[in-house]
Amino acid sequence: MFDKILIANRGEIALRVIRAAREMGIKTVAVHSTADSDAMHVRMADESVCIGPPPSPQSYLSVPAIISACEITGAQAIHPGYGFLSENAEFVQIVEDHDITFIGPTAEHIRVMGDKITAKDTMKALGVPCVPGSDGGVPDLAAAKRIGEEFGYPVIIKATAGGGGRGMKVAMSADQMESAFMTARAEGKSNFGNDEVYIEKYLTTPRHIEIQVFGDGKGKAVHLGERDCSLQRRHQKVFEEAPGPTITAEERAKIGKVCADAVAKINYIGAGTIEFLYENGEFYFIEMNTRLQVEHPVTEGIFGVDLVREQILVAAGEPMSFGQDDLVINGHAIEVRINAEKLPNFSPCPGKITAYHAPGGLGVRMDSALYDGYSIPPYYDSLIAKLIVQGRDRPEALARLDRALGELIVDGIDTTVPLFHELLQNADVQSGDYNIHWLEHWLAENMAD
Ligand code: MV4
Repeated sequence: MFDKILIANRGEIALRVIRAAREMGIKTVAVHSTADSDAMHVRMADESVCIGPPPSPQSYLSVPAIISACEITGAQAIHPGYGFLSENAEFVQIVEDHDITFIGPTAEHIRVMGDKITAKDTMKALGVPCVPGSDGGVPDLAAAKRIGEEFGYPVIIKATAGGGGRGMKVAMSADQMESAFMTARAEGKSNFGNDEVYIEKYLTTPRHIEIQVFGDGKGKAVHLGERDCSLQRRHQKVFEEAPGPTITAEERAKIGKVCADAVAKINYIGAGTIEFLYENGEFYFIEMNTRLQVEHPVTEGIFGVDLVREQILVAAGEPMSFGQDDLVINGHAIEVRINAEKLPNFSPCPGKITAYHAPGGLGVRMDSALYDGYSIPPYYDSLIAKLIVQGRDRPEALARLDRALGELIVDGIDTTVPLFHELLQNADVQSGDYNIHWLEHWLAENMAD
């Protein structure tokens, strides 16, 4: 096992990794920009290294700075958290070339899943159900139009290097194909330096269901059920839950086994998420994320396992601490993402926290790097806390969420907390009757400015 690891991240996820490492008796190194000298992850780690000025490209994304911090402190492994360098295959390659262990998948797994066409080809060959559409890339407009006719409109044109909703255009009918195809290509080129696109049948009202998988890198893998992350705004998740309110035990076992078998076959190591659109009782693969996700705590809650501990174990070459038969769902968990943002426009709202009190009690987990008097810097993500609640069933979790949100005090800045109080009053949220478009529609009707 490692003696010391470096966490190449900040905020709540850096604390999350420090906590797991400390329970395992592993020392931790925090890295930080000059804007984060007073940040909680710096205080909580055993050591810290300043790696550069506030802008991420010169600090949290600076590969030489992070490798140097590892060498200076003697850290044997790097945990990337999520975002930043967590899905950067070149970074992983450089880490390994320096005889440092990357706590995560191989550079090759990241590369394969980072290219959406290759990811889909791979998953399809492994028996994972995919959205019907073009087999691979679509070279030109004439080919795009043939595929539109073959599968029937609406279709969606996606950049193979796309992400976060960029490089994605819907064509409702043949006359929209030219503009959608050209725009998706141009966005792929300008945002990602890659103009290759593919086409899928457009699913109009699906839910976003993702399956958590975990592999040991030696051909063993398990699934940890699903999360429903359909409540999103501009491709940012705001409310996530496990299990999915519409998913039966039979469906879970079936799609879960397909996913676990698929990642076992490619010797996947560590945590991964296989994303699906779910409509009319069918799962359709869209993408795989090769990182620990923001919303992993809802899965940890219902299964009672520590995914970060497990990531560290398998990265050190040790066996996973559980098998599929050990994984039993207990109750229902919900996470809400609390952002430093001002409603109704969700405009970033950094500033000084003048009073802070975290909720507690049975079934309440608050993952946050906030403290009383902390100044949220303006340079990074607006996520300031994840409130995760668990109950014996969904209604109990919802009631507990409302109760916990009521206890939370974050003074001095605006946050998205009022949004959650309102959402919890809504009948569709209470019954779990929503799809990927529900929140945008609700916001348009209820948050007009
Ligand atoms: C789709 C789709 C409908 N049909 N693909 C959005 C981001 C990217 N991860 C995939 N996305 C979508 N792909 C087909 N064939 C609708 C979306 C989509 C979406 C997906 C998940 C969660 C929220 C979404 C919001 C808008 C569109």
